[in-house]
Amino acid sequence: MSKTFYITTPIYYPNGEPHLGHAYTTIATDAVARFHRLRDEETFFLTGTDEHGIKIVKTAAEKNVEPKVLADGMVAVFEGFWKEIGISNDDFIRTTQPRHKSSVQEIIRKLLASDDIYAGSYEGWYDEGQEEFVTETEAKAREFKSAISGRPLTRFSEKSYFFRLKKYVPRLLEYIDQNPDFIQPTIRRNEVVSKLKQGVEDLSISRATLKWGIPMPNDPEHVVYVWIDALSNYITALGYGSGDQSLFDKFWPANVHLIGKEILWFHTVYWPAILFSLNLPLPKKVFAHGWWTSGGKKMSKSMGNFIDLVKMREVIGTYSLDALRYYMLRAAPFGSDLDWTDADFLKSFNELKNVVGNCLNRTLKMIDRYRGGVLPARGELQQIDRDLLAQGEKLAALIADAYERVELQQCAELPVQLARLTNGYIDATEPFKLAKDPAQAGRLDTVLNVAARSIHRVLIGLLPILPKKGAEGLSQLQIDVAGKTLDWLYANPPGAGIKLGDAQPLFPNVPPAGAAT
Ligand code: ME8
Repeated sequence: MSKTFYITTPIYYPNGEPHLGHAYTTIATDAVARFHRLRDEETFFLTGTDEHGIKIVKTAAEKNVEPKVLADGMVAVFEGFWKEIGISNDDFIRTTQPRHKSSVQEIIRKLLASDDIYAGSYEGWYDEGQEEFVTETEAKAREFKSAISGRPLTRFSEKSYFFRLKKYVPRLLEYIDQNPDFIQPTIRRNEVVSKLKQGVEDLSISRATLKWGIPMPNDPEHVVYVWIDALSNYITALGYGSGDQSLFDKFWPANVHLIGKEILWFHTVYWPAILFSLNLPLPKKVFAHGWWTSGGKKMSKSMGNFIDLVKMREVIGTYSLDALRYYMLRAAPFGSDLDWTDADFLKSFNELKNVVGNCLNRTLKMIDRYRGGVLPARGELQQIDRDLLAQGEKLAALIADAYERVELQQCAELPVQLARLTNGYIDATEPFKLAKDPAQAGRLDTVLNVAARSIHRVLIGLLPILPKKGAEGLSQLQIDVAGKTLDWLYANPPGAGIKLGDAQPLFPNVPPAGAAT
């Protein structure tokens, strides 16, 4: 193991329970992290919670509890759910942890030492749902309402410390220009560039009227603006600014910050400027995915239009966790918006069941029926065999390229396409007819062997997205995936003469009337 890979999710506000949107980013990140672990890269996957700011204070007040009590309760739900669905994060950072707070103060000290912070006063509009300052022009254009939630903006005026954001804009524009992969997808990159070119003000980075936050080290009457506090998590979790920076030295810069598109500006403007000021390298990629929408609006806690925990658990209980993972990543090109529909979910579930599950099942059943469950050796290959094997050979590289580009829909679809081809191969070679003719025994051996070889590759390709079902399927082929790398798995298909396992359906039988939600 030499290469390292560091990937993060946003840290979520614990002002409500996790919903489909949070699960989407977290599952997508999990799939990418699993892929890199399977490639034997030393992988660090970080997620966590963003616990300061006005939003948490307000929700806590509504519930008549202290902000920390609200956060503690909700964090347990987030962490518990990630465990329940087998998320493979290596750390979970809470911004209320002492390790984070002291590192954030250290970061502010460094910004002060570089003379990038000055005292002033802020007067203007604020979107409390997004914890975002809104300029007069933007506020007017949006009729003084939040672009995301539609709720009225608030106005405030108070003393504040400012970060010299404007100063870093030329350097940032140059960086974006020279690193075309830094902001993805390209449409988002273009949005950021055009907004940057319209001009940017210095950033207010402290709040004097808010007490729930990390005190500014130079002026404890102010707390650090929640986004500066939150963005820092990506390095504070690695021990930056603490006594032990070994994780930071190993993993920074991050390979990918995976986020939703509404928080792109924070990640591609504020965060890089802070990193410039700290003299640190920028993350290699910020990938902003689309929104799960409902009736055309972003599904969110504040909108109350979301697929919640109860619904997700119902779907998992009926169709399996991996069916949910597959649906999410398969539903749209990664980066585009998506709309949950039961019909779409069922279509994707049936694709898994009928294409992948059935391909494995029929292959194993034929080997059992015609060869007593023992995988036969293949003989001379015909063109149709060579074609299928060639598609299988290409799969690993195509998938690796798709993960590199974070094209997660492709990552999900590519192996399933091979399963579809394998089913077509079985239909075309007609092993059930070959089995009736003793003169065709050698040909039948070859067909069974090639089909088994092909479904083996399908299941390996699906492992990051279907960790459980992929492993179950491979174990029916007598492959134990524990501790194996992708290279090993691809290079070690079940050998001829091996007694394969019993054919067990990979996916549950759900009555056709079963609704997804
Ligand atoms: O923004 N569709 O936290 P948050 C897709 N604390 N993804 C969605 C989604 C939807 N409808 N709704 C939420 C914050 N998400 C800040 C982040 S990071 C330093 C601080 C996902 O709880 C998506 O990843 O509002 C989005 O960016 C994130 O949850 C926002 O979570």
